Amino acid sequence: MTQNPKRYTITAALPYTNGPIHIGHLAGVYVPSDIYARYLRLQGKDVAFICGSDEHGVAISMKARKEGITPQEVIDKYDGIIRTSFQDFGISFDNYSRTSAQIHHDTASEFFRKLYDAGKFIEETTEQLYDEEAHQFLADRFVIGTCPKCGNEEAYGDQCEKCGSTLNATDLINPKSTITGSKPVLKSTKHWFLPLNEYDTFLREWILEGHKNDWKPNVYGQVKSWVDGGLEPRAVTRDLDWGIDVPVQGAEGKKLYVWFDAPIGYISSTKEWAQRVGKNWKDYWKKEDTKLVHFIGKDNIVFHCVIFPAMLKAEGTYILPDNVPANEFLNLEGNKLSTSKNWAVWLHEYLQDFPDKQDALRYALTANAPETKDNDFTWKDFQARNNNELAAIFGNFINRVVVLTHKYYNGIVPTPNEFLEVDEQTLAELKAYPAVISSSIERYRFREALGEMMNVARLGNKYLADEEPWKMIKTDEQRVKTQMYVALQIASALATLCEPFLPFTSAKLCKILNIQSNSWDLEFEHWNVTKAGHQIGEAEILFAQIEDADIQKQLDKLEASKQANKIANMKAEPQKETITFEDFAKVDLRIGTIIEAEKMPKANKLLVLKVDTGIDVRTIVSGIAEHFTPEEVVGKQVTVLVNLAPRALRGVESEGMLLLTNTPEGKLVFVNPDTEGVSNGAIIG
Ligand code: B3M
Ligand code: ZN
Repeated sequence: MTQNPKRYTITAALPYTNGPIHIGHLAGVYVPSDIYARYLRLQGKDVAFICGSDEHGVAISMKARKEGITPQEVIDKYDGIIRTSFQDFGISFDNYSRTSAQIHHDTASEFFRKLYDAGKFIEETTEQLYDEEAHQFLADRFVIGTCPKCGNEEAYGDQCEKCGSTLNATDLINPKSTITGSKPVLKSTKHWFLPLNEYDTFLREWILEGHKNDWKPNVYGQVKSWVDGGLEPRAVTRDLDWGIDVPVQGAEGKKLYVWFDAPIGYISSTKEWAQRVGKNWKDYWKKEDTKLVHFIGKDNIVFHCVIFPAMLKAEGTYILPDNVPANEFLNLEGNKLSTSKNWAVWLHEYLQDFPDKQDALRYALTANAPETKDNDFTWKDFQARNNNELAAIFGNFINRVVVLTHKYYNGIVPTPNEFLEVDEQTLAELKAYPAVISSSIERYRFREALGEMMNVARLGNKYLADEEPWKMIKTDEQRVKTQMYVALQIASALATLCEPFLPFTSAKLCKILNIQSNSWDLEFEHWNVTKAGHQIGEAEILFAQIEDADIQKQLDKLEASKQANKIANMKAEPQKETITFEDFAKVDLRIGTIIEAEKMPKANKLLVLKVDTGIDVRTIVSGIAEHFTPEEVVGKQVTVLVNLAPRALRGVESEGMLLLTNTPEGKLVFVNPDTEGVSNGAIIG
């Protein structure tokens, strides 16, 4: 562990610009990293909070193919959406760059070149998967197949998202091209490999021994199983047309592997920032007294804990991460979040629907953070957390304090009288909180930290409920001054304590109390809380209620996605056996009209219909009663199979059959093509 760090480099995984940000990304990476960065800044620490768009890799090319636009258009579109939504959500990056920037291309090329010149790579011609229809080598997400480790049939060419294993495309069983669906062949090509096997001892000493106790068990466990499984050389170049050129002779048409260039993006983004604010980027990446922390989701663990550290070690002049507090996954309403299935809450859409409710989402995501296991986000829980926790506990406390201060003292903090035991006790409890919350944050336990912050609001509520200044005012005005003074201390401490978690609320509360946010000193005695005589501002609602209708709208949106997916995934039944024209000619289909309908007594599914077939009016018993009422079908023009052998259903003779089909949701519908103006009895064929 980095002892007494002089500065912090905090990185948040660079999002791929193949789609917008959703709540899974927020809960896993951006909200916790933002809490951490904000907390450190409040402590007066020197912080570089770094991120940017990840614009290379197969994910981008695939999206471009799908949308029929260029990769450049894809990255520009999503980089724009992502940037704006992070900003509007209050993610306080010191710099947000993009890997298409020149500074990044230069930095990544130099890095590669340095390792190349130092002989750190193995150059090898190997057989790689090749799609003969697309005339392209397949790697990473261009190929799916069965994971050799866990049997997941949808593992990618570089990674299995189910078991977290990092793979080579040639490891996949039954590989399939995601471009054409065809089975790839093997074709030889030259690539550069980082011999991870040579870093085995380094990784064991550094992580497996050195970070046994301070890294999260989920992170440590994944690294251990990977290292124990045997490290192998890993290709760091690809045959692709989108990415950073491999900067050596004889590598024409080859690009750097996206997972080689992307983590270097943290370094180039730091350079961009340092240039802008007049700092030296090297301090943040090369000095031993810098604490480097990577915030990522669990699918990125091996890249950040094995491959990138091996690259940094090979380069030789960089520090290594002090911690990689990766989170598990967040699900949505019981199902896995999915960009392609549109099963997500998109940040930019959330901000449109709830423009001033950033903190409600930050709160719900932190309270439910997937820190140790996968967790579920539900809209009902989100509503309950806002209404029953933020509004009912935090908002209510502040409102009482502010309203009473205005009512009794025209908004001026009163001079306290003698403190009773309850006051001393309450203030003592309050004073312990900065250190308590710090301790949780320093151990990356953000939901625990949030719970403790809310306990400060609970402390305030309990104090007011027990002391009842609104009753005391009638009998002992002097006592009320002390009570309100104590309550105001709690309120003003909260304005700072909530800042890392609820920055918009903190700003609003500072305005209401007419104060500046404090510095987060572990010694509460040093806090600059409201003093007697201080004039506070006007009361304002901190957390508006979220109504049932708002939640229903979101649930309806998800339901629509579900239906759209069902339709997109419908597979047609295989075609039946071939028949001759003569076979078909035997079938007599006519246009008819239903003229009467009634329920078959004691049968839930059957309607007894009178159908005018043009030939006659006949009885047909049809199993549609669960889908249509008799009234709905009378007058409907339908397609009738008239020469089906009659058969008795519940004692009623049925002379024919109506043609129906069903929707993806399983609802029956009549097959009545465009037959306006066609009379009953018309032959179909
Ligand atoms: N672009 C995020 C992902 O796997 C990936 C992170 C790169 S961090 C250097 O979705
Ligand atoms: Zn697997």
